[in-house]
Amino acid sequence: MPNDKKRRFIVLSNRLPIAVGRGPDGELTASQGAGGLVTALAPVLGNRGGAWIGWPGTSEKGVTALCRNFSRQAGYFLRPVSLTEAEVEGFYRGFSNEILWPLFHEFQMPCNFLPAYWEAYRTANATFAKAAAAAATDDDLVWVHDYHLMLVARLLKAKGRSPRLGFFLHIPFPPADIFLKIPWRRELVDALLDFDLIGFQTLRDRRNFFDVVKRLHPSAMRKGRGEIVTLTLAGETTRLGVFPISIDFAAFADRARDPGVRQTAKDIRQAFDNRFLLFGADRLDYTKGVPQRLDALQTALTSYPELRGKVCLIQVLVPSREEVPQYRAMKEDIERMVGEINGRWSRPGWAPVHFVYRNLPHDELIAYYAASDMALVTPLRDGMNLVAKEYAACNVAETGILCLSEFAGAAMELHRHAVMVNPFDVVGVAEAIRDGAAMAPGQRRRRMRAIRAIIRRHDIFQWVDAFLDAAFSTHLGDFPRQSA
Ligand code: GDG
Repeated sequence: MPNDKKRRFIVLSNRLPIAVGRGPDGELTASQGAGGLVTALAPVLGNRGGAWIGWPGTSEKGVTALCRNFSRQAGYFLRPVSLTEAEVEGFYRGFSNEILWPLFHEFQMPCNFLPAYWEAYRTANATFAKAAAAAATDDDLVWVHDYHLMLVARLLKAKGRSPRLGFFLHIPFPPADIFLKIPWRRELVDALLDFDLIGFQTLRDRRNFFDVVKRLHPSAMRKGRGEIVTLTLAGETTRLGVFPISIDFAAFADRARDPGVRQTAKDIRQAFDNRFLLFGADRLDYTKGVPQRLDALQTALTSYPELRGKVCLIQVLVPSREEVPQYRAMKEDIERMVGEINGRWSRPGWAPVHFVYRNLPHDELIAYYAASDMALVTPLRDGMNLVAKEYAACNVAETGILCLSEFAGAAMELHRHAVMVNPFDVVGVAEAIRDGAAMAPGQRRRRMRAIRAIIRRHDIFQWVDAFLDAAFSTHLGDFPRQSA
């Protein structure tokens, strides 16, 4: 057993945790990504002399030097993986976005099982594995993130390398009958089993994965119960864990208490004449259920006249994959639906839908969370959905209502206190809107307080700690907390 102090910590994800842009003079700039993952992992990486390996999102000259400079500032190494335009096309836009993303979310229609995509996926995974082999010794801990990089452990082992290897899947794992449609199903599953630990968001995802393994390898055995179980196949073991991801609860709650953010929240409420504010914030994607949500609002306004003039839906849609015709068509559909609802119901001083098609600055998003009476988090399928948790963390007044899809991973932890809906059932969601608008303040407070207590306890730091403990027998508590 190597001296634990010598271990370094290497993270792999498709994208590096930085946003590459251009400064006023056209020079390349990098800024730290804002996600909870980087906040939680940065201290671990910094203290163990670690590295984050990923694609910078561009192949522009100068990106390596940019990452080098940024590494000094971040306190850990950023190792950019360079991919050709053809690799990005086949691996990222093709295999990842046209096969794995839809299929893992149980959408089969958009899948395009092109053999060339599989080739590109293997090649790109080999490029990431090569970068990991160059950065890591066999004493190090390698934590691979998400569906883009499922082959990395297998490819590292093929190079004769055997660092401790953990994998976390951020998106759902689909039921066996759906997964098994992938022509390269066996290669994918067998490669995943080369990780020492595979982490899933929910029990359901892990159960689905085990079902797939059993279908492909009937002799596979599962041992244990609870958060971590062991799977044995042909004498090799892999551990399978459930680790529902979370957010930096304290950081969100602190921002929501900031006087400037509170003033913005107040201004938002005033601008909407203190009406009952429904709020949705989603990346433009077919998994998020935005058209179904708009249908539900239309149904609510048609069925419950008392809501007319009283409720407003603020729908933020973050632009995404606009170059893909399907996504452009989805945006146009949503705009048409918003137009129809507003055209039918608006009256002087009131329009039922306030539609925002852009990425809001972080503090403005928090002000919207804090100002809203009810969040509509109604994805058709979602690994976790952090908006649900962020909304609750920012609800420091504890009066907001979380309306949550039973198909979001977050439902596993929050279903007892959120208003649960089936997002495909527009009548059910319409009823939830009606009931929310009539909910007594005491009940609103009891529910929100319970939701916040769960997320406060299970925040992103607890999540990282649980994974590190299970995968590498190491703890986040060994490292001082510091902001990224
Ligand atoms: C994967 C899985 C899983 C949204 N609107 C704005 C904005 N956002 C931010 C939110 C939130 C994030 O986007 C979206 O959260 P998701 O949970 O959907 O995360 P993804 O990274 O898209 O997806 C998902 C997650 O991984 C973690 O494991 O929960 O199921 O698909 O953080 O705050 N941010 C800003 N302006 C906006 O208008 N600044």
